[in-house]
Amino acid sequence: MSDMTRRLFGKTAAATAALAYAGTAVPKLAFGKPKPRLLPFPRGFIWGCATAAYQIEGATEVDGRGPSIWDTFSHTQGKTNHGDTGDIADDSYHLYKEDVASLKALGVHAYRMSISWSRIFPEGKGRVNPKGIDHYKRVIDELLAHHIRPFITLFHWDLPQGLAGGWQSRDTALAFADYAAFVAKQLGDRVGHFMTTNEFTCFTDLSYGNGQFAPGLKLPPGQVNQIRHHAILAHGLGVQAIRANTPQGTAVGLAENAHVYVPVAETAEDIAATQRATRDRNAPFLTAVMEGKYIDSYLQQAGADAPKVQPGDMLAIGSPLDFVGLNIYTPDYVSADQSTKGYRVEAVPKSYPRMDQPWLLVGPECMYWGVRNVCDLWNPKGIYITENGCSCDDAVTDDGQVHDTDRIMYLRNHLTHLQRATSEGYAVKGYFHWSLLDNFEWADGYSKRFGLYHVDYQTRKRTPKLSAYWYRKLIEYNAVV
Ligand code: PNW
Repeated sequence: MSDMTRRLFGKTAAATAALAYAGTAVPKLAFGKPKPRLLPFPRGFIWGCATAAYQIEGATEVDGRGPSIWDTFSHTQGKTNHGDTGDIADDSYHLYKEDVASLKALGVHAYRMSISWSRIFPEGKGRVNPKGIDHYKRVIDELLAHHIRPFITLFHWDLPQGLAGGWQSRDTALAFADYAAFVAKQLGDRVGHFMTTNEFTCFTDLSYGNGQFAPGLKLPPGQVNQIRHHAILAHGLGVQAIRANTPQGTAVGLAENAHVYVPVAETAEDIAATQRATRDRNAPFLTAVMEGKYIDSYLQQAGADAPKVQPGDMLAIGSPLDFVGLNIYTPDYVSADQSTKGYRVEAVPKSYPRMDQPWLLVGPECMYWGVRNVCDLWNPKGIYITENGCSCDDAVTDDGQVHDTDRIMYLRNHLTHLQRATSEGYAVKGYFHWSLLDNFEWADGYSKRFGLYHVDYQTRKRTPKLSAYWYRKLIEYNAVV
């Protein structure tokens, strides 16, 4: 034994024995079977996957569907990556049984999907298309036959093209309420959970303010604030319409990508600052919905650009909810400071880790703080994580597999922090992975892949990624493994 090895290992019998083996054979290790470290979720926790109609269905001209603003937008040159459209997408309109089989293979308890408004009302209002509603009855019955609970989003951005003025018009909020009432009446016997709208900021600010999404307008702040108001009014009227047309016990909520603020340090001061930031920065949307009012700081900042509110609007907007759905992908970091706002949102360096999408910063604590801040501020009856996931540069390799260990890394870390929230008693009842399968990622077209199942866009073949196997295990254990 050299001096060096003696210093490193000492002169124990085991070390001597191990060294004797060196270079000859692998020593037998006496550890036994490693025990997995489990971070358990509460009994009855709901695991699911999420999708949206325009992103997966295709069949845009089948069975009487009317056009939506996303058909028009994606067919306009220069609006989406490669000029991609949702014309065929995953063809889930025809392949829905295969998608339900994929859900079954994962072992999920629930599926969050959206309904295409213009399949039901081809012009957005007025004439009903019975084939549209029949399609969704078939999909939902297929889910129920496999004991998978449907969570239905009524509006995930595919606004009927026929509605003049789109969200610029207050009438669109009223048309949404009629559509919600009709669908609730038709599907209320088989759907236990309805969400009105998905992600206000995406179909208002990004669609009418910076032109990134359909209809691609760049309007001034005053008009955008009015559009935001019509959006939350639609939600509020939608809640009332669903309640009036479904059996008692039907749960009504929304899916919102509230800004999530994570304290730079878990001190009382920084934690208080994240709460102030959460309430302040979500003022036009979630704060208004939870409090039934626009808070002073929002109105002051908007000044003459503040939305015009009619009597009764805020009461409708603040309609009590059974759950809040949070779509959480990424955090902002906040510290306390001496400003009048009492918080500072920290700038993020260029080197901050991201997934395969510039906006998708990796900060898994967002799962815990997203839940905690909403609970501490507004104490909702329940929370579902209605979306979480990431895009990765996935490809099927020669062995026929997709080795997305990066997605598993992302999920393991995010779910570890969600588990912290449940273990501390916050009322999170379920989690929906975005997405079940790769799909039309809006302006990014098919270039970004968020699925647990890979989709080959030549053949529409679905292939489970490594993360699908991992997710199945997690559901089986009801724990982060
Ligand atoms: C959500 N951003 O959209 C949507 O609900 C899904 O339809 C979408 O496919 C998914 O997240 C992944 O992007 C977002 O720019 C789109 O921060 C853009 C942003 C966030 C969410």
